[in-house]
Amino acid sequence: MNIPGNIITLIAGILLTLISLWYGQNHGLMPVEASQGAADIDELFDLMMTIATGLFLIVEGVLVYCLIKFRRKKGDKTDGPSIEGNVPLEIVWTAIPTVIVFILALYSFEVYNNLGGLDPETSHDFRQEEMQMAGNQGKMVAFNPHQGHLSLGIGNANADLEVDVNGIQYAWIFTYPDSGVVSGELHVPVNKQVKLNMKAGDVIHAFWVPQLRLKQDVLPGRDSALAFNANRIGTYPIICAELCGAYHGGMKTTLYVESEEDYQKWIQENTFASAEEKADTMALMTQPMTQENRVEMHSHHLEVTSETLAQLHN
Ligand SMILES: [Cu+2]
Repeated sequence: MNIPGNIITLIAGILLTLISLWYGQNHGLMPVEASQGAADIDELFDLMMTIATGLFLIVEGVLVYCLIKFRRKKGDKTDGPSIEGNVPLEIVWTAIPTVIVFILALYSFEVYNNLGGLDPETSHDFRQEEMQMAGNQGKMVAFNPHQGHLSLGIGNANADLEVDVNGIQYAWIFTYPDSGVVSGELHVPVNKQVKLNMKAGDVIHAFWVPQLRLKQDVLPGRDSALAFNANRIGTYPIICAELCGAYHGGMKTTLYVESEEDYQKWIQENTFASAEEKADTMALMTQPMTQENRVEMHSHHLEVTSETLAQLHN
């Protein structure tokens, strides 16, 4: 039986679409979604996976087909036909990626906007004078008539809970301004709007929680904010995603998303410390670390005992 070529192409096209659509939804590459907005980001990612799977199958399929179909025949020492240029083909393979990039750009813009990334009320990135200066030079990009702030980043002004975050080599320090609690872990109540006011004490760090699908650079001398609403009780890793020094790999801690009662309990347990004690801890935490301190801090990862350490120091 001789099946016409365009029927085979049609069947291959349908199969390719079905496989791409299925894999785009079932790749299993993402960790659990623990925030509002995580689902939006995953939908965008699923679309990109669907497109990528389709492209992969087309490119690899053509490659494998050509390897088999046009392989050299035994004893054939001749050159292949000389082919140069194919205008329709070049138009097609320029147009398709252009359309794909255009769709993804619009879609990701939409997702970023829904997360609050382009909300002019949320960012205080530029002061008014700078804005006016930029305006005088004819370089003004966007203007918010309320306060004259240019909008960048995801940070929400209306928060149920605000936490100050200080990134230093090699730890995250969380300060709760309402209760005065200072901690190396981040505890937040579930289903509440949380705003992190972030700064760096030394070099650039990046605050990253994959399960929230959020990452924010933390810069010395420039405040940044990050807002999220964690909607799933659990513990999630907080990772520094910016190579910030020799012990960068050890700069991680934990985000605890807790019920309102558990959160209040934790706050109370940590508030009793006297002001003096707190001052001591703060002084310790913000002090530049000595080499010995660092080795000691990380020694438990390496299963080094204190005796071995003492020997090393001698
Ligand atoms: Cu870091």
